[in-house]
Amino acid sequence: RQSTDALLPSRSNYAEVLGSRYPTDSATNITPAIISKLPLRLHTKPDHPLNTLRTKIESHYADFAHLSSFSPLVTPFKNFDELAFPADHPGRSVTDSYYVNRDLMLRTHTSAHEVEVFGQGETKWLLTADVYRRDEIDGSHYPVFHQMEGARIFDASPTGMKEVEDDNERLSYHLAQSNIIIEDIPHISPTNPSQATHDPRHSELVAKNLKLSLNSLMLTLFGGATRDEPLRVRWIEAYFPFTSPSFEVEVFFRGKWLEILGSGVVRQSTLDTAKVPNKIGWAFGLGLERIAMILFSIPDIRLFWSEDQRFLSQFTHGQINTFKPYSRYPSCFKDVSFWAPQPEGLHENDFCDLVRDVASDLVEDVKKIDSFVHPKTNRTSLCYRINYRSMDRSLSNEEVNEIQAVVVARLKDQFGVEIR
Ligand code: FA5
Ligand code: MG
Repeated sequence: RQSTDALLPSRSNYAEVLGSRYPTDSATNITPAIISKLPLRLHTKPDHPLNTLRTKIESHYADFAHLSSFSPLVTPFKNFDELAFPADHPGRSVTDSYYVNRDLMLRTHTSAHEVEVFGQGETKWLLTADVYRRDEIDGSHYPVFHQMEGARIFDASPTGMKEVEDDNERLSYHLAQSNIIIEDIPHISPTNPSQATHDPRHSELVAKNLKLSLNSLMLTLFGGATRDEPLRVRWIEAYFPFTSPSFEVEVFFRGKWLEILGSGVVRQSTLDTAKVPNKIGWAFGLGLERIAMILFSIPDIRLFWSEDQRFLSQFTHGQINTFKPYSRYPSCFKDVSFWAPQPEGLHENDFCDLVRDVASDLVEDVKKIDSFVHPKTNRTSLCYRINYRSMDRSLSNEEVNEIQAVVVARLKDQFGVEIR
């Protein structure tokens, strides 16, 4: 092999993750860049905006249990099967999720802990955690982000339903006093049905409670920021394997509708698996970065990971203030063109992860700028433009060339591409 050997990742038969060693196998795709994020837990970092946002949501749900110390390492069974994901769901593939080995992965959502938490007997709870998904690279996508799961279950009995009705009345009254416009949809419909094992009247009341509860949360989070105009919230029919009916919530902010969360009435099999009998309830999962970017006017999702004092010193725990951008260092782009390996091709997420692994946070975004199939040989040519920028210093052209050379070497070595 050539001189680039030292730059290539070692093909070790174990991976060291959070202080433990795990055997690797053909599913292993976790990278050192990702492993280095696991201990950081930004949602608990002092003065960090994600921590302030978590605390704000926890104060809104003051009588809920507040959980935030679950390990990111879960079995695929826990992340998918327990939640009734079908065997062929795309999220399970190694191109979409990070695997330590085929039996251990990084959670892709906080819902992975639902069965565990319900099983511990919690009936009202919030759980905050870092989640991991293989994705493209740009200012609003990062392979690690943070979610907060919230859930509440009631007795599936007349007493339990009376509790829901009383809560619905209290929340409706509060919302009627507030400056909020809600675009609602039916709680239950033929395309968004209640579950076969549920009394539809119970399902309807619980879905209504979910919506009122989240409308009230949106008012707490965004009400202040849109003081003059009313806050606009819209409900959209959704699909998740582990809830029915299911909904997404969008909030209108600075001229755009933004997806904030997914939610629904908890599938009974989840509660059955958790050995919780005779209950019915709801759950939601929201993205903290999406909300924090709006509330703190943070323009780029990678800033949350910055160690730069010009970023960190702007925030104080518990305070929501507008981020003041400081001047950015110049960017520098490099293109790479190659023939994709045949016949398997090269998945964009594999390309992005390779770049992220080599360049870490020095990569700002990656764009496919050209792709064509050679009419005679049938080979696919791809051209990607990698934009490099440091958050805290000026990069020299030589330095960027060196990084790019490693990207190219690893492309050849790991994926067998032919550089053009
Ligand atoms: C889920 O992850 C479901 N577990 C949510 C859920 C929980 C549904 C409980 C029903 C009951 P989804 O993949 O849509 O769903 O992600 C939920 C939220 O996470 C999104 O609304 C968004 O706010 C945030 N999110 C998703 N992908 C990203 C990303 N790449 N970057 C930042 N935030 C993201
Ligand atoms: Mg979604």
